Amino acid sequence: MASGNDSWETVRHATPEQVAFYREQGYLKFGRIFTRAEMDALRERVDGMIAALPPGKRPEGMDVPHFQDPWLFRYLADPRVLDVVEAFAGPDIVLWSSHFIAKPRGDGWVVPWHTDGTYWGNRLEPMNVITLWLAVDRSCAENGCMRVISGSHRQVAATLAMEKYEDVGQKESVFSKKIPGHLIDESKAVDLELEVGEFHFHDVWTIHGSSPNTSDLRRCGYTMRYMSASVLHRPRGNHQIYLLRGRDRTDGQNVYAPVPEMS
Ligand SMILES: O=C(O)CCC(=O)C(=O)O
Repeated sequence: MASGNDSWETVRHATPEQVAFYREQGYLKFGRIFTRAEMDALRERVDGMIAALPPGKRPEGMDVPHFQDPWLFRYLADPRVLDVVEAFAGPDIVLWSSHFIAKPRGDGWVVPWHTDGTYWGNRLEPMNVITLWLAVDRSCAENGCMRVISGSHRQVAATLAMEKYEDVGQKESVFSKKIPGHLIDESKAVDLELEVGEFHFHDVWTIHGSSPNTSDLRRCGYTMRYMSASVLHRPRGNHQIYLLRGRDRTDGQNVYAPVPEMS
């Protein structure tokens, strides 16, 4: 789906005001980094991935696609992206993870209120990750755009242990657990609506989620997750991390996978 806006401007740097807003509110709406042609190519790639999903596999759950498809490093390791990330994470930048979360039109699943830090437990220390959420499709309230609770990364509820989460009680949900409703101040909820190619960012402790997609427009976002190379990674399973810029700051404790070469 084309963007509703014909002008397509790109930005390469975050301003000090944007960094300050992110630190204060735990999220930031950002502009475009990639060109229209790059976004068209990415959307085509995702369309192919969704078409190739095995029966029963939901398109909301396309986790760590870059492990299978090194082509995605064109986006994940792009110097324009890293220039922006550097303003938030510093000069030594590691790719922690990525995920396509595509909600099909008509029956896209809910993402219940949660924080990423609770899900990642003790795998990172300190737990300090910035997620860049890239709109592969237009993302709006109607098709279940991501929502954040502004400023929640500084509240106790954000760091709630998973045992304190409650059951969602519905099958059509990306997670089975959620932060209990009485701990969420929904008056601070912000809909992060984006046109194709725009980004929003969120902190690892920001409470966020999204509504089901009952509209006739697919909603696909690409989460690109970065951290400083001073964050210690405790490996689990075959999860790999990649040093994209600068140098390791864990005295060699982190193990980095080789970054695929792009032609
Ligand atoms: O795409 C969504 O609706 C939720 C994404 C999310 O939970 C995340 O990026 O951490």
